[in-house]
Amino acid sequence: MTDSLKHRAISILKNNDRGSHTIPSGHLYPHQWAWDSGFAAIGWAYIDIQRACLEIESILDGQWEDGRIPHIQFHNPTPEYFPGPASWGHEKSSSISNPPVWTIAAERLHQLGADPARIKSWLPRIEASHLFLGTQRDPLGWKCIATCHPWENGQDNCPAWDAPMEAIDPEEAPPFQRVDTKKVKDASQRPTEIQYNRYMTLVHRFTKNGFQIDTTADYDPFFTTMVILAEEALARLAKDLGVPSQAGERAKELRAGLAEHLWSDELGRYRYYDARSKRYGENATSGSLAPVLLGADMPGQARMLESLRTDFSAPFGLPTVVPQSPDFDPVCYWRGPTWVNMNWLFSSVLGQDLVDSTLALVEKSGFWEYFHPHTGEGLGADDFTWTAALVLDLLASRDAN
Ligand code: 9WN
Repeated sequence: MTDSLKHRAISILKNNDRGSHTIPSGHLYPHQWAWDSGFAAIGWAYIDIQRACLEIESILDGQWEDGRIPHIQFHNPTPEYFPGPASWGHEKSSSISNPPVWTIAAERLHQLGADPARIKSWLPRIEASHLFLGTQRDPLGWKCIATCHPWENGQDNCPAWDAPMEAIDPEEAPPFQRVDTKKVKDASQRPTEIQYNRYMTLVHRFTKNGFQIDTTADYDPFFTTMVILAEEALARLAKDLGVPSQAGERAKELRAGLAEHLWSDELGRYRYYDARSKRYGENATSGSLAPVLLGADMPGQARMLESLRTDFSAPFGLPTVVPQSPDFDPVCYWRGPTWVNMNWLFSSVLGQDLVDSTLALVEKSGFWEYFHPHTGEGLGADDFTWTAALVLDLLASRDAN
């Protein structure tokens, strides 16, 4: 099994390779997405470490002057994906950011033997990308990270955005034609028309507003956790490579902000917070348990682990929404399905069982974008880059154990 999985993963990465970056899937996503590319770099490290470094460099090459790493770079504009540059008001990229997986990947590449001098040259740009998130994605000064669009944290139509989105006028966006629903086998695996209209209203407002976050901001425990993991990876890299950095201090402040503002002792998990309505969102998503990845000094560690092992238990990996919740939809993306990148992240606390079940799932169903957590059916796009890349890392971690 291991050899054929490995060969299939390698051939998917090679097919999705566009020279300096890897597209998530030839069929549905023909551009470069920042967090996808971070995961791809980890996979490339098992094939060609120089190519892995190139992947990180191509993410950093898209950086704006204000430090933001855009969530999409349009190297070759094509009508095969919507929304393209015209909607974003920027010729080469989108204008929102993404979880800083590029930093987590940089540390992994360092561990896997990449040239330290090359990694060192990335650190100022990585630091700037974190400073952007820490200052421009914290409108209330809470020392937590908010997202200005559901696409920014990569978990697009996660139910946490349902309430904040109710206030967004779906008619405000200029007319458009979406492409995604024509490309999957069943349109119910994608967001509804009204959701998509609201996404586009937000894109329209954001580009008109000089790309600055306004009160449409959702504080997010998943995004905050990802930034903390990235800050701590940067702090370790900076120390190792002899580069000054404030990343460790920023991570401490974020840990405190996350515990103070988003932890709920009553629920036993972290909440979202809509800065416009000033209301907390109590959605039971795997993202609401992501602070479990930060270790025992965050509140709720034992309760969150227990909840992951019981409420979130499913035959095929970790569902993104708790199956008992009314928000749960096992086939609609980010509203219930299992994702390999989430399994990969959570395997650091759930251990070998999740590694093994994730590998078995991909072996059984293929390298899909996401999976039905009860049947294991592959959903969304096939031959998906981060599924392939992270399978390579999971195989290596299994072999090491
Ligand atoms: C919008 C590329 C991206 C991922 C996201 C996933 C999906 C885009 C879309 O695909 O989002 O950015 O068109 O639905 O939700 O996590 O980065 O794989």
